[in-house]
Amino acid sequence: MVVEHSCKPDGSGLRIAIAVARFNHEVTEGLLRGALAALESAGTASGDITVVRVPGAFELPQACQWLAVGGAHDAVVALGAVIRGETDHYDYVCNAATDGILRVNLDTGVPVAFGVLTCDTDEQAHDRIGGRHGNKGSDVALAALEMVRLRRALGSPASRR
Ligand code: INI
Repeated sequence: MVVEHSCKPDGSGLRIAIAVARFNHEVTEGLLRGALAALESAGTASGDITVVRVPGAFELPQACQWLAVGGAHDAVVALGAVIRGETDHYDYVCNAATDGILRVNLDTGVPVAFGVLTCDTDEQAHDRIGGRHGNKGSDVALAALEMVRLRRALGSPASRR
């Protein structure tokens, strides 16, 4: 008999932190709106949601680490937007955000959802905050909830608060 765990993104009773970058704020505020709407629809109480702002995507991993080790949240959602410019700065910020957020996930065990858009153009970014590609902030917030539920279902250490 196969044992399968496929968890629903039920947000009731969960405490969620959202770290949002201010750089490209029109886009990141759109991601934040989507994340908050998704958490509310999934049953997370607004009083259980904390939003912290950081300068840019480069700062997201450190803020996520502080939130994850603080022990007050079941999951963290990282939101940012890196849009390609004329130099290779884009690649450094993308890589730092991606590698850093992955590291916080693996080092702490706390689910940290990756909601950093990496786009060539503003148009591509706007398409992903309620345009023709939906709202990625909503998608990643639901991914965070699902991972909290999966962590609990698997009995991962420190996941049963
Ligand atoms: N930060 C972003 O979030 N998106 C960008 O597109 C971006 N670009 O292109 O430079 C960006 N840079 C700032 C960076 O994240 C840091 O805040 C800054 O380097 C200070 O550490």
